[in-house]
Amino acid sequence: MSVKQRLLELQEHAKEQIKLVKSIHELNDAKAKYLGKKGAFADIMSMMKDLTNEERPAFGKLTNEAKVAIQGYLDEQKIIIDEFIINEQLEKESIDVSMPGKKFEVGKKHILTQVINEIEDLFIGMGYEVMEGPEVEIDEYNFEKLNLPKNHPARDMQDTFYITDETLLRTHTSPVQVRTMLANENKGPIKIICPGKVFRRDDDDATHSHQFMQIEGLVVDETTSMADLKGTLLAAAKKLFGEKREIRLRPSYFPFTEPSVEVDVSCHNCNGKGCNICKGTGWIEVLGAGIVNDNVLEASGYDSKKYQGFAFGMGVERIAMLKYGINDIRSFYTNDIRFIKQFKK
Ligand code: FA5
Repeated sequence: MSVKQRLLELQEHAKEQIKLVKSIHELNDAKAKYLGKKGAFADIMSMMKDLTNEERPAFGKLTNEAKVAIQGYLDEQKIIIDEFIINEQLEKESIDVSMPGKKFEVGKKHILTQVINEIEDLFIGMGYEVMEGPEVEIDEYNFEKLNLPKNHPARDMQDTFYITDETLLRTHTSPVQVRTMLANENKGPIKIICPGKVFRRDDDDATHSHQFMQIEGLVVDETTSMADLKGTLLAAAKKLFGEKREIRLRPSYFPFTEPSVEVDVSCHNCNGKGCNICKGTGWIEVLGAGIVNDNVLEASGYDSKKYQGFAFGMGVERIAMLKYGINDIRSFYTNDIRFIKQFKK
């Protein structure tokens, strides 16, 4: 039999056999059988030695054509097998549209984030900008530039974790006041609120946490007064707790404000009559505030003869507790999903 005939026969045989192949595994076997090193062509190639030099190029050409044709059959069959596998899979995995769907939970903002967002919105509505500062703060901004020099006894009210002698976990959001005033190059008016985490060496109980959140407010201008502070806080209290709410200012002490006040809101539960939530007083304390001390303005480059300001700092957890009747501050941080789920909006 001539070489050409053998090649044609081999090609025809391969075509028939490859058509019968049903899996990728069998296809690989067929490839090895026809095109592999020790496959069907190995025999034919051994005939090469009996050919004359003139016959060899034609032989090579024919062999290559046969190999290309067989590779073509293998490729065609692979397409058929792949399609078959996909169809089989689709049939197996067909979706029963009548089955109930799998439920998966969609997360929502934590209640503290919701309260912060609400407070931010209400102050943005009054023309305030939202600023942020670092949680690891320098002593100079957390205390010194707020009129609390080293060894000042009022530092005891806010003990904290020191990272070095000069860096600490900030004890309040008030250093953002300093940062904003220092950064304001033209020393013009300021109207900001600053939400963020703060840290203190306080023992945890129902109303105290060693880590909590505050929102600072600072307004600096040429004509700000205590009346502006009171009006601003009354508007905020009514928005947060309802139109019927009143506020009360009690004299207090903060080194960075003079005069200083504690601000109480009339109890939303008893409308000021006295109940267990307000401990019978009719009022609930929500924040500290005051007129910015001249030393604080001067320490950040402001001319205290030209500028005045008011500032306030509120505890976000306490506001959330009042708004939603939560009786233990630790509930915010223990991550009990039953507690968190109650505030899905
Ligand atoms: C301050 O932190 C002042 N920086 C606030 C301020 C700013 C006054 C600007 C004047 C001008 P005080 O320590 O009172 O003040 O804290 C403010 C609020 O944070 C409190 O009214 C309370 O709501 C909350 N707070 C204080 N300590 C804790 C604590 N351990 N756990 C939870 N909330 C707290």
